[in-house]
Amino acid sequence: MRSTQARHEEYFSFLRSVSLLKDLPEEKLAKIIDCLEIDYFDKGEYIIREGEEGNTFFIIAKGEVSVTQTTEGFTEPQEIKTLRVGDYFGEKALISEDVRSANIIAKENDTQCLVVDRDNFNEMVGTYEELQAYLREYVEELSLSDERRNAV
Ligand code: WNU
Repeated sequence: MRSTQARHEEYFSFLRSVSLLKDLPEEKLAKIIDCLEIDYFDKGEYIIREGEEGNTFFIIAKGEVSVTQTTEGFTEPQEIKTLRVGDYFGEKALISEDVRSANIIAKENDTQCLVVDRDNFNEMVGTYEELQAYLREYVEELSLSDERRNAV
């Protein structure tokens, strides 16, 4: 079995490559790693369902996911984007204190996500004004694009 040390180093360099986290101090990243869970999904599996309550933030460590949303005039949810390794999702429900606003579906077998719960997310983001401001702005933009595409 891989040592805790090796696991730590592996995640450390991965998290450093995630744009959102690149400027976080070492001890902050280390703390996140200690609290991480890894979830595995098969192709077609829902990671997040629109309208459900959610208390977690995800970072893709392996695979690809599809973001879909129910929009006016369509019977099926429409694909709005694809996210890949190093991308993240699930921040909106945490920041807006709202239900999940889109579906996230694994596009490949053995898609792996690092999962951060609400408390650790707040700890990670809350203490960094820049990070918080960046995400708040991004979430506002998401709400606007939801309106433009007539999401329901
Ligand atoms: C979009 N509209 C909505 C994405 C990921 C991270 C950032 C965009 Cl910073 P949630 C569903 C999640 C949501 C977002 C993600 O889906 N999402 C979108 C949209 O156009 N959500 N409403 N694009 S990918 C993405 C920016 O993370 O968070 O908790 O669950 O509502």
